[in-house]
Amino acid sequence: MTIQQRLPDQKVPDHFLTQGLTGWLAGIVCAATLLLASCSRPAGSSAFVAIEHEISPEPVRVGSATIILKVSDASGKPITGAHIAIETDMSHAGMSPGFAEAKEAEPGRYQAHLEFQMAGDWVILLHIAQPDGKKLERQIDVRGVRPN
Ligand SMILES: [Cu+2]
Repeated sequence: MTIQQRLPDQKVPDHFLTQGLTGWLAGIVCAATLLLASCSRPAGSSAFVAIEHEISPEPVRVGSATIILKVSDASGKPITGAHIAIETDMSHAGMSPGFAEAKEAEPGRYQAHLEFQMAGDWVILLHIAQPDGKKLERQIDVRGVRPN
């Protein structure tokens, strides 16, 4: 499974089309902001990161699991030297989150050990710091972790 992310797009207000002159002016300001944002975007590949993940065992069961994250840039080149902190949460309240650090096993290939303490739906949050200092976050939904 591959998730790809661009820098976040500017939000256009919902009422953009329905609110006469004010909305129209806001639209122009917004468009101008978009232009500025795209002009000031750094050139090069760091604006675009692809992360492939693999969790084993498959399907996931209560207990230990391993996640492998393949991180690459727009041209498919592995991103090495990234720091990836992982947080695991269940979708319901009242459980404390789990934390893990991914280790780079091969260039651009990061591995971490996870613990799923309960059956049900989980969310894995990735906090990724690229070597150039850029940070990004990803969310991976793990639905239906099975009882053991
Ligand atoms: Cu739970």
